[in-house]
Amino acid sequence: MTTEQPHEEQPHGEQPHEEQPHGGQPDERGAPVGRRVVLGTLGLGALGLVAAPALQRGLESFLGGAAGKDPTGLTGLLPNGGGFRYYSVTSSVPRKDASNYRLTIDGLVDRPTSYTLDELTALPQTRMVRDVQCVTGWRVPDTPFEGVRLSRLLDAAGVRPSAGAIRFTCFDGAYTESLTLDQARRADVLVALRMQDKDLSHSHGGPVRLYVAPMYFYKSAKWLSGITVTEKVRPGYWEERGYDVDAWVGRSNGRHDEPTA
Ligand SMILES: Nc1nc2c(c(=O)[nH]1)N[C@H]1C(S)=C(S)[C@@H](COP(=O)(O)O)O[C@H]1N2
Ligand SMILES: [Mo]
Repeated sequence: MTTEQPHEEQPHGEQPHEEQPHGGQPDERGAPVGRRVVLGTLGLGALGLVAAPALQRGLESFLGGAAGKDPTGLTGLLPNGGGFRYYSVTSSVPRKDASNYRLTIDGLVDRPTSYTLDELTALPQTRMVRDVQCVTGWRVPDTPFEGVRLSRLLDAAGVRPSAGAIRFTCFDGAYTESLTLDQARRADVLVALRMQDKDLSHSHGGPVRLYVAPMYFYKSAKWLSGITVTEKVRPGYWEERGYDVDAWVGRSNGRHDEPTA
C-alpha cells in the first residue's frame, strides 16, 4: 500500500480548501468560513506531524469524517504525491482490489458488460504523460497515466445510435461525472489503472479512475465503478455545484491555464 498521507502543508502558502464552484482566480477564493472552522477545530496542523504510515488509514478516515460534516469536501496534500492533493466528497471510501472490484458498462449499449480488474489489466494499455490541472489552481507537470482507452470499452459494449453522452459513477457512492460521447471517444481519455508508473493507490482513486487528459482534473473521477451510456449529458457532482460541464483546461471555468494536452 501507499505511504501517502494527507497533511496540512500547502504549496504557495495556500490554506487547504475544497473545490470552489465559481470562476475567478484561486487567490481570490479563500476557504469558506465553514471550512476554516472545521480545519481549526480538527487541529490538522498537529495531525500533519503524524508521519507513521501505519496510521495512514486511520488518518484518512478521520479526514474523511471531517469531509462528511462539510458537504463541500475536504482536501489534504499527498506528501509523496508530488504536488497532488487528496480530494473526496464522502466521509469514507471502501477499499477495492482485484478480488472485489467491478466496472459496469450499461445504458444505451447492445452488450452491457462488467469487467474485473484482471480483465481490464489484460486489455491493451495506453500510457500518456500530460500535466494535471486542478480548477483550484494547482498543477502537476508531466504525470504518467496508463490504462485502457474508454473508446475501446465503449466499442466493445456497442453504443446505440441514440446515445449522446456518458455518465460516470463511483464506488464512493456520491461522486459523478459526465462527458459527451464525442469527448469520451477521444484517444486521450483513459480508464486508468496506473498513475506515476504505479498501480493507482486508494487515495488517488484506485484501483481504477477515469483520466480525461485535456480537462480539469475534476473530470477524472476517482474510484470509478460505472459507465452508463445516456442520451444527453447529465451534469456531474461539481457541475451541479457550478463548474463547467465542458471542462477544457484554459477554456472553461473562467480560468486561463495553459492547456494540459
Ligand atoms: N470520486 C471522486 N473523484 C474525484 C474527486 C472526488 O472528490 N471524488 N475530486 C476530483 C477533483 S476536484 C480532483 S482535483 C481530483 C483529485 O485527484 P487526487 O485526489 O488523486 O489528487 O479528483 C477528482 N475526482
Ligand atoms: Mo479539482
